[in-house]
Amino acid sequence: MLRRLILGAAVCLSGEVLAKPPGPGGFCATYPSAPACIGQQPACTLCHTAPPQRNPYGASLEPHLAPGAARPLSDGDFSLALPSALRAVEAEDADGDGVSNLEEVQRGTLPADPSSRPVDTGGCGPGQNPQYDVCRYDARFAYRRVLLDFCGLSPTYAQLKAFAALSAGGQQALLDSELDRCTTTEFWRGKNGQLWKLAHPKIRPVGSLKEGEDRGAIPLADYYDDYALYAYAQLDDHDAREVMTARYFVRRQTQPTRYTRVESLPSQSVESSRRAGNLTSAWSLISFVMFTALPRNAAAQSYRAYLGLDIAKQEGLHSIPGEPRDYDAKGVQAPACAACHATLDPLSYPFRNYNGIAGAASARYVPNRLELFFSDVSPTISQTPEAGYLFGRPVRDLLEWAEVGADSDAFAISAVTDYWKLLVGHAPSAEENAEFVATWRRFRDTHGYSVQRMLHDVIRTEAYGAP
Ligand SMILES: [Ca+2]
Ligand SMILES: [Ca+2]
Repeated sequence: MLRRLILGAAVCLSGEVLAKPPGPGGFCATYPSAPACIGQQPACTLCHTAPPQRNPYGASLEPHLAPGAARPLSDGDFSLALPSALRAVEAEDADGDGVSNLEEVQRGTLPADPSSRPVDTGGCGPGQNPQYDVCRYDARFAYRRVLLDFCGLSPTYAQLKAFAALSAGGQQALLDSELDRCTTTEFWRGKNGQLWKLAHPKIRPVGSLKEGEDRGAIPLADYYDDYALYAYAQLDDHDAREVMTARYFVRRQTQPTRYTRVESLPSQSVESSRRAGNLTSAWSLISFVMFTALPRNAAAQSYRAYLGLDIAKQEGLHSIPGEPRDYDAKGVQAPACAACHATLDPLSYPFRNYNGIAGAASARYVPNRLELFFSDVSPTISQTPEAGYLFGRPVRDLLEWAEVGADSDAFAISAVTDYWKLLVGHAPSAEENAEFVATWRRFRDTHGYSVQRMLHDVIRTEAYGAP
């Protein structure tokens, strides 16, 4: 816990400042569905050999970056100029491998490396018909996987034989009905089942601090409430975004496991009008806010867990001009820190009134919290606003932060990436990108953020069903 607290104080880049910190973020804002941007950000080597030297792709961009403006460009001017420069060189072929920069970006190969170019796989390449690509799809392989992944069981010889005897349509129908059956099992939805495993890195449980069932030595909060809301949001055609936005709580009953929506729980203290799903659960406040005045760790953890962006890895940087203001006098204006804190600090302001560990005021929303409990931190601490920024967009409080986040592409990409890793076995690869993008877009646009419906798409992908 101590380590977490220290990490929460300041995120600074070690050594010299490398390529332009806004570069990867600006690239991904321009090409959000590029494989290099899915669940990650492009490496500096996309545009540089060894920063600041540029590779052929980076060099071709340079004359289009705010032509005529004095060099070096500020980070702000660079960010503004990058999207149009990227677009200006889309039709070019920087590495002369016969494939345009744009196609390389979209297909996940390197536009500055002639040995990296898209491989065509005959009529079965990505982008042909991602939802129903049957070139290499093997329904029997998918059947075996569905039973293992969702029910935790291998099919018997008799089951496999019966499956093989079905028509193609019959096989598809059985895959769908087995998926629906298996997601009602304890293996999928029960305590420490598959859904709970997906939630572990978001909740980051600490047994010794557990309150309630499986109580620890220093019980501070019951994070099984967090698992319950997460699981509820994933199940039964519920809206997955509510893990970030719910004003309600979820009660878990056992034998068999059932999750039921409730308006209050004795283990939770934030009032309904201040709740933002698991971002404001008792455990999140106890564990990620702890004793800090400005809850940077809570903001960074929410950004990482639900939007898939890790500021410590320079992901999701959207520098706000004039930030960081350093209201709590942590020294975050030092050049090596400011690159991250120009994003992180405004991301954290909306958490300013959510209290961590403080006796009877623990895990509550406390208006004027900084003025009441943290006035000795610095002379300017009370100037910390509650309004902040997410993705460079102003948000008035944490409720709006959560809504903007839940409605973003980053949320849909991150949610589907979780399942892709669990079911396909790895983060979406360049070859899988077309299927992956089709899947998260349908999750958002067609399925109303229903995980259950999205899973039916995943088991139809070649990424899942091709041996
Ligand atoms: Ca090329
Ligand atoms: Ca290339």
